Amino acid sequence: MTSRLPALNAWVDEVAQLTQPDNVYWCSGSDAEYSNMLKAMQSDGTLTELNPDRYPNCYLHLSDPSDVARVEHLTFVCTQERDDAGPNNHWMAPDEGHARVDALFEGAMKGRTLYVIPYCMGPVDSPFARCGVEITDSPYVVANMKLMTRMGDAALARIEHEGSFVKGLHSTGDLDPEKRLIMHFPEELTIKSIGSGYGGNALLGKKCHALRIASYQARNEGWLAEHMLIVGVESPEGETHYIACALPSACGKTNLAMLIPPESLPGWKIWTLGDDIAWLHPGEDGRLYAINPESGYFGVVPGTNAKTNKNAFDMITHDAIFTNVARTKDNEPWWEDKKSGEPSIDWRGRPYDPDNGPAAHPNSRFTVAASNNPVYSSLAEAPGGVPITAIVFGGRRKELAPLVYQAKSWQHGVLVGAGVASETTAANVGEVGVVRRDPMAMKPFCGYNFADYWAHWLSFGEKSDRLPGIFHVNWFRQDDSGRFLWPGFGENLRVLRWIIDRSTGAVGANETPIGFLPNPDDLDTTGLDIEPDALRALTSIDIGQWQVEMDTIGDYLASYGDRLPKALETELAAVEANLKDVAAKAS
Ligand code: GTP
Ligand code: SPV
Ligand code: MN
Repeated sequence: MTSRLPALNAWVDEVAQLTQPDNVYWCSGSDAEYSNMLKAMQSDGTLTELNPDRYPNCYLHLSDPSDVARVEHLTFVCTQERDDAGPNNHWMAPDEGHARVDALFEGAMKGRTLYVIPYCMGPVDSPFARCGVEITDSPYVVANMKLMTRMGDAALARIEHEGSFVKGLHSTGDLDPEKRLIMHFPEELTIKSIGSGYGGNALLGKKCHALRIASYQARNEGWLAEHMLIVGVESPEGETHYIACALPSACGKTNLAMLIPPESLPGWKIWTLGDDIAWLHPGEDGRLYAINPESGYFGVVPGTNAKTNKNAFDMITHDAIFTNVARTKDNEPWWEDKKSGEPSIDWRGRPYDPDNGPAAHPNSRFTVAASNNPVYSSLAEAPGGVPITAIVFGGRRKELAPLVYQAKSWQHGVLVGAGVASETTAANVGEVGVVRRDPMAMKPFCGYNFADYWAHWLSFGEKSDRLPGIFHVNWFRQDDSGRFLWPGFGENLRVLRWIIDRSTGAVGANETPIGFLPNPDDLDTTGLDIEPDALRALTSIDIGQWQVEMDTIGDYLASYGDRLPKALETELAAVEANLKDVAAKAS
């Protein structure tokens, strides 16, 4: 088969010349094709069927033990000018980038099939959607792309009509970490990834396209591509507000996007629009409208149980692909904190032995179509997206950051986003639990210089006075013994309610130098089991610690040099001055 688009055929031919596959296969996106992929993987041993009675149509894939997470140190943004990629990215000149990665692609598909996957990020009939074509030699990628994107014939028809698409070339290669590279060429709308079969490295529609390349396109075209969930919160009166929330990897987006309201808050409903990525467009009315470019989830498995996230727990009992979880002796999937069953075989396929560490890899994942989600919002398919009431940033911080606070203005909110810090997680290869700056939860995903990105964010404030309020949350504060101060999960609805109340002007707040904090009485704690001391700690700030924090943020921002927008310096100086005033009054 070929397409009606000569440029696409030419690219497929060129890639086939370079990589020398045995066959070329164009994906249609049909259900039959999906089941053929699963069969092919079962026969070559890369996929195992799980207990068909308890987990119908669920499968397990174990990736190479050296290939279990994103690899930020091997991920590059290749722009003509180094400064366009910025200090936030690893950079290579495009010529060198192509040469290095093409050398690895030479003959890489010998003995394999080259799959052509046309896909559309966003509803196929949405003006905000953007298309791409991924070429891969991995049936696992084809199957995951089927669950997570609108892929196949409908996407191809749009691509042929539009005549343009993001090119994504992927090969699993030989999985040698020394020969692994995840390369982005935003100026050429091109991605080349080799040597990993895992998640964000290999499913190119997700982080590579919908964030790194899309953020670059969004800056040029006047919109935003963000690492945000989108959730609808419906009150007992039937009013729904949509919130977009950026939390770093493995910091609670999937959970917040499908939370189950606690019984003590009757009548509230939650609707999931997206759990990882939001594309935000300014509407004619001055509001921001969000679509989720994805149509499925690649979610963290450990920690998922009937209490923390029953929607996810139920959603992954059928039609799911598990990656790197353990198995019970009855061939059911198992993971830490599942709260039922016992591991028998670990994520590396060995008999389970606690001395070998966790049974499921901490970054083990499920892949499911969004339609599996019992609270999937029908508006997730709306071509124009949903209007956003509030933007929320957050991080994983044992200390310092209160449960929630509101920025004083859009400009201040951009500073709050730029100052986000979070403890690192297993979603990236490397040390876990180290606090690092992760502005807007986009450190690994912004396809251009953060200084220019912040300027782009600030520019929205000049164009509209109907933008969403900006907030910051932290579900992860701990006491001295390492226990979480806040129960989290479903109880986070209480915080979303305060955010909505603030956005509609329904409640006052306690003004502090860092922003507006809740008066403890304004947080609905009906039925909540929490110590008054814990609530006080969660809704107050330590001025001295925040002075140190703002200094650190100042140093971080200064590392962006002359490109740093002056407005951020002004906002920072204002917060610092306010902190100094309060400190002086207290002493
Ligand atoms: P990515 O898919 O990597 O972008 O992650 P994510 O932001 O969607 O994170 P996810 O919701 O999968 O949560 C990651 C981990 O944090 C899981 O182990 C959750 O159980 C845990 N978690 C999520 N929400 C909360 C919360 O409110 N409190 C606490 N203590 N843990 C949480
Ligand atoms: C993340 O790391 O933020 C993820 C998982 O959502 S991955 O798709 O592997 O990037
Ligand atoms: Mn993510």
